[in-house]
Amino acid sequence: MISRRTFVTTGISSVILSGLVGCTESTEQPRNESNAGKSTHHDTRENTNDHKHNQEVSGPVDQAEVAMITNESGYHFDPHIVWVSKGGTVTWILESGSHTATSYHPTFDKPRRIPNAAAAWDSGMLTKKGATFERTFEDEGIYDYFCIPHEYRGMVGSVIVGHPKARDQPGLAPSQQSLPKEAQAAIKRLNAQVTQTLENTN
Ligand SMILES: [Cu+2]
Repeated sequence: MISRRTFVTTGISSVILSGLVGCTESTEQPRNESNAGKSTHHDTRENTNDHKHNQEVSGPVDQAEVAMITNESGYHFDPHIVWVSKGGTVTWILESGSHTATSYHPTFDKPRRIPNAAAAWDSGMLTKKGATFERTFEDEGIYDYFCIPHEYRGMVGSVIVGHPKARDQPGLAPSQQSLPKEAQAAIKRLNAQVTQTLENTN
């Protein structure tokens, strides 16, 4: 009973810690090769500003989950980047605050940052803790998306599907100047990390 309780407590605190990450920090540190494959979990406190931004992207997986978080450091998709197989599914889960997962697409008065063949999507506003939105990705490519109320705070994420060629991906184009400044910074970081991920595996 005691060990069970300890386990549960640890689980909760790690969830809280994993949220203490500043999406709006523009720290860009080189990837540390020696840390590849090593868990960064225990380093959370020392690296609250950047470790998630440099987190290794692993995949492709058939199903991925992305938490939507509001905390004292800002607004977050966690992880920022997920990588699924062609036909794979991403589930967004509301952990705190109220958020959307909305594709960068002219439907939403935004530049297209998803593959040309792919359809736009919008989760609608998730407001209840534990609420989910799911989407299956049939077309290989890079998909950038944002949270409607928090895009201006840099709440932007990216989905990699399959093994796309980096060339000709709208989702890897330089950020459009029309987007909010913090979204532009987030897209720049995402582009770098997605490109790195594809280079490591192709
Ligand atoms: Cu949001």
